[in-house]
Amino acid sequence: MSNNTSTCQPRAPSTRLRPNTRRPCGVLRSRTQWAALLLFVVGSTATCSKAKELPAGPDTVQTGLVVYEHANYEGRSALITQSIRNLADFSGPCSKPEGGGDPDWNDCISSLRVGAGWSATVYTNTDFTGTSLVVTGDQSNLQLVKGDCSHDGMNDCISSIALVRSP
Ligand SMILES: [Ca+2]
Ligand SMILES: [Ca+2]
Repeated sequence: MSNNTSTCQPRAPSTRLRPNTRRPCGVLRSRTQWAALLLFVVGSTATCSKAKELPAGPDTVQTGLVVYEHANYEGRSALITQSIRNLADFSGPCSKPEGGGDPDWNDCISSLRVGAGWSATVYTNTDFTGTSLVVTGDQSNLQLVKGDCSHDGMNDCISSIALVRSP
């Protein structure tokens, strides 16, 4: 009655089936499952590395620093309390023009506020490299500070931040 034409239907032992040239269906199926599992793990790892979130900045900055998408503390904000080697790891408001990946905080910050007793060094490249700027107070417009970014000063080009608490 059943006319199952599945390729995984076990074949009756046959002298035409040469050993080691065809794998049993059970092995084939589990290999497929392993491949699917591997793809799932790789996919979720890639997703996790991008999906880190920063809390929105509070109205009054007491700890660390708060960064803003636009000048004059406008747009989306994020509270940063630890040094960040690569702002692209944190989902944010800035889309990448080359269409590479989800929006993040890389090359995005246009103003920032530093909590009392904290100091930040912002860098134009990841891993605390490139042009840097030490910030100990509020910066309402990073276009107006000294820098060589394509959007003026240090605007829309910060990629890493070293944060220290002053003793
Ligand atoms: Ca910006
Ligand atoms: Ca950059």
